[in-house]
Amino acid sequence: MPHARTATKPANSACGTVPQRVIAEAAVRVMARCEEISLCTEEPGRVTRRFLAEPMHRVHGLLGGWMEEAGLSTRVDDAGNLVGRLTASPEARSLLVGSHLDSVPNGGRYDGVLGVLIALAAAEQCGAETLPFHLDIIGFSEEEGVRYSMPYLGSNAVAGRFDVNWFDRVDAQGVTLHQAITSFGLNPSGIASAAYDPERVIGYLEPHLEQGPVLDRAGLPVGVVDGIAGQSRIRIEFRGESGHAGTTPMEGRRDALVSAARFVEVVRQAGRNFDDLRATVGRIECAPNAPNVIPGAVRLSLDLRHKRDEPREAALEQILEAASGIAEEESTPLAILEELHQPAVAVGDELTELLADAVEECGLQRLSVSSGAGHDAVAMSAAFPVAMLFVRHPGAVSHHPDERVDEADVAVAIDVMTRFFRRLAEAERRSVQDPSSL
Ligand code: HGY
Ligand code: MN
Ligand code: MN
Repeated sequence: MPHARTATKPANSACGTVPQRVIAEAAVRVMARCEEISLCTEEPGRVTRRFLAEPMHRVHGLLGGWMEEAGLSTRVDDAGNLVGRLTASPEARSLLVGSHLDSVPNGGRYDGVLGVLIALAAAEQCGAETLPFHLDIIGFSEEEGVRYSMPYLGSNAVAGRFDVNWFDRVDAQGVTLHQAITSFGLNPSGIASAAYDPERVIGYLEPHLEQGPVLDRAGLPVGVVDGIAGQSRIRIEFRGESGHAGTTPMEGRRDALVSAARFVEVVRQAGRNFDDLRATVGRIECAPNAPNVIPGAVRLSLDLRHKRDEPREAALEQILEAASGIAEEESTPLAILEELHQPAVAVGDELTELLADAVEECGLQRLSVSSGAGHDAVAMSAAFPVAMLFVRHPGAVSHHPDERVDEADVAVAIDVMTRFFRRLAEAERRSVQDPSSL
C-alpha cells in the first residue's frame, strides 16, 4: 500500500547561498549513502537490484528516512516509485527531480542512486526556505529494464504512459509484473494515480553519472545534457533442431547456436559500419543448453543506440536482413519475439538554460554532452520538459562494479543544483506574479 509519512523541516540555509563547507559535508554524506544503498542487493558482494526485488524495501526505508530528516513527506506510488516532497503552497506547481533506484546485475554503486541522493542533498539545503514549487524527489522503481525486459516502468507511470498490457509480462521465474507489484505490497489497479498532471509540473531534472569519457577528457566536473540517444531493443530467436551431439553427422545439422554466433558477428560489424552506432548482443538463451545436445533454439537480445534515429533504423534493417540470410543458409528459421524502439530525445529548453546558468554561476564552463545511455528523462520527456546534469565519470566504466565518481565532483553537482533551485524559484515567482513572463 502506498504509505505517506510526514516530518518537520530542519532549519537550514536557503537554496543557492550555501557555504562551500556545507556543500562539501553534503557530498561526504552522499558518498556514504551510496555505499549504504549498494548493500541493499539481491546478491551479497555485488550490486544487483531489479524491479521491486526484496532489497528495494530496504532502499525505501533508508532513503525515505533520509528524506524525512530533510523535512520531506514521503510516499511509495503503485509503480513502486519512492517520492519525497518538500511541500509548497497548495496551488503551487511541482518540480520533479530524481533518477532510478534499480540496477543491472553486478552493476555499479552510482548509476541512478547518485542522482537521487544529489537531488536530496540539494533539497536539504532548502529546508527552511519555502520554494514557490513543490520539490518532488523521485527514486524510480525500474529504469534498466532487466527483470521484465521493459525499461522505464516507474517513469512511464509518472509520465502517465504506463501500458496495462505490461502487467502480463513475466520474469525469468514466471512471476508476472502484476504479481511483482502486488507482492511488494502495492496495488496494480492504482498505478494510474502515479501520474502527474503535466499542467501542474514545471519539468523534470535528472542528475546522473555521465557513463562516458567526455567530461573526464575535458577536465570538467559537470556538464549539461543536450540529447539522449535513441535505442532499439529487439529479441529474436533462431529455431533449429536439437539432436544427439555424438551421433548426428555435421552435415545437415540445424544448429541454432551456429546461427546465433554468425548473428553476433553481423551485429559487431554493423557497429563498425555505422559511425557512432552502438550495437550489442547482451543476453543469449540456448535451449536445451546441454553439452551433449545440438542447440535447437537460441534467443538473443539486440541493443542498438545512436544519437540520430536514421542510422539506427538503417542499421537495424541491415542486421535483420543479414539475420534472415543466416536463417536461410543454416535452415534455422528466424522469429522476431519483441521490438522496443525509443526515438532519440533532444534536450534543451528553458529548464536546460537555467541549469547551464547555474553551472556558469559556479564559475564553470558550460559543456553540452549527449548521452549514449538511456535515462528516465527519456520516458519523462513524453509528458514534461526535461533537463539533465551529468557528473564526471572517471574511467567511464559503468554497468560494472568498478563504476566510480569523485566526491569533489559530487559537491559541485550539489552546488549547481541548489543554485538551479534558487534560479527556478525566482523564475516561478515572476511567472506567478506576471503570467505573461512565461
Ligand atoms: O541501458 C541504458 O542505457 C541505461 O543504463 N538504462
Ligand atoms: Mn544503467
Ligand atoms: Mn542510469
